Amino acid sequence: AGAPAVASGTYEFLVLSNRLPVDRVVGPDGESSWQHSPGGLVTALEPVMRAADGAWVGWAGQPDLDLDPFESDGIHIVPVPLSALEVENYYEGFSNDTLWPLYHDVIAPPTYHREWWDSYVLVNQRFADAAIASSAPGAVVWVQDYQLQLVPKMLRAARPDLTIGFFNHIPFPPYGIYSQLPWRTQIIEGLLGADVIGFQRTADAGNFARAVRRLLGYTTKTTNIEVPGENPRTVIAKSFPISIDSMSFEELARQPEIQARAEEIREGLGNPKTIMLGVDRLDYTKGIAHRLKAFGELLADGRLDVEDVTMVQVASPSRERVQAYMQLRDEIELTVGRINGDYATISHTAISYHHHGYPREEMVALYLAADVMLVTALRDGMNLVAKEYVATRFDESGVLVLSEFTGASDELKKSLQINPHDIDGVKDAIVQAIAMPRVEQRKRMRAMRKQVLSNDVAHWSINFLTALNRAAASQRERDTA
Ligand code: GDG
Repeated sequence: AGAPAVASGTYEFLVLSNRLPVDRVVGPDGESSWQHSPGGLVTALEPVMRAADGAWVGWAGQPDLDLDPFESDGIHIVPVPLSALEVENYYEGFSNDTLWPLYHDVIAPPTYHREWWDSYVLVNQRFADAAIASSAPGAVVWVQDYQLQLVPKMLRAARPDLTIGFFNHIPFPPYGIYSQLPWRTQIIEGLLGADVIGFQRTADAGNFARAVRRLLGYTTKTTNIEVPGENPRTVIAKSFPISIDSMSFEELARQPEIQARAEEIREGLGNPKTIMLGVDRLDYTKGIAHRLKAFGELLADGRLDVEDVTMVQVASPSRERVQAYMQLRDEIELTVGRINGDYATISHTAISYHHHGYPREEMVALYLAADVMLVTALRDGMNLVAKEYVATRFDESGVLVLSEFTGASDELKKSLQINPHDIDGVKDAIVQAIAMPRVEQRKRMRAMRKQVLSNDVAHWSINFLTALNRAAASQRERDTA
């Protein structure tokens, strides 16, 4: 059944994501080179990529660059160009100022602009075209994240021979929120072009299925969505919680130089009894202000003393050209300045605040130095920081305070779970974390480490790709029956 395959490429396996796993960097001499960004996704997919001789399709991170495909560290790279206007409309606009706030429970108000949508459609088609031109007959194409939700349908229309997977890294919102989107039907139709649509949490997959029922009237049964038509298809919408390369974090944490650096960090802060840590992209979904408020109040109440407790907050720069992010930065930095002004002493700062990105080694040293890790996101698909903290704590000490609005809270049941909106609850959890006896820390951390070490990112990608191959095989059987 279906149209004959029009194959024009050679790759058997393709990954599509907005950003490539490599960054183009321009040195002081004006020479440009490629820097491998060692993200979890790359680490997870590298073995699959090599085995299948796969290619990665994505944007190189700079506008108006028209580059030929090339190879980087054994990975085939197929760059997709974006103009400066498309970066504004498709990326900063529709992706980061419409979809991102909408999918994160409208924590910030989403902006709806028709010209942003037009650009989103156009750029999604460009990504689809690049994949169509590069894929061998019957290839497996795995599309990543909310920037590319229309690509699965575009791929299927041109290339019914392909096996198409999609993974959504951010939440999928409840229908009452999702239904605000003027293009709500086009988006779910775009996603339904895939054989398997992966989500972080079971709740996200449920929200998606409900949107499909409400908007298209299709029948859904647990993880199966029945798409009617000339060639009826079963689409799987299911949770595949993403993870990290757990062992590589533990290995870094065991390095003597990194442990020495953790000691140095502690010394540098004046050897407080307790170091609390927050690590986030500077994003309004992360609940940084809520965390600061709770800490500030604990200092004001005298339940915590600045001589004993220091909070380190790494807020890595993010989306700095989007208005809501500029405003957030001002708010956070005002609050940090106020708390430090009110409570810091000459020898002890209250909040050691860093608007920087750091190398992975420094992040691990910070995790090692932190007695208490604070993850207070208001909404977060997964939150890898929580898992990274757990992976580095090989001596089983340390306490994770974790928002129940993160995907990670489904798995890390032995964290101290909080509702970040409940400031009194957050304050109590912080006090409980600081006072927690070693035995209890161990018990909790051991259980969480077991979870994170046995469910790493390789496990995630294998699970997804196995489900994808299975779904495609049973669909083919049904097509030829
Ligand atoms: C999206 C979803 C989902 C941060 N600052 C530095 C740095 N990081 C690293 C962390 C972590 C990653 O960035 C952040 O991942 P998160 O999961 O915490 O959050 P998002 O960036 O919002 O990611 C999220 C994720 O996709 C995966 O599906 O979990 O819910 O929103 O790895 O360590 N790394 C370095 N320096 C920094 O300054 N080296």
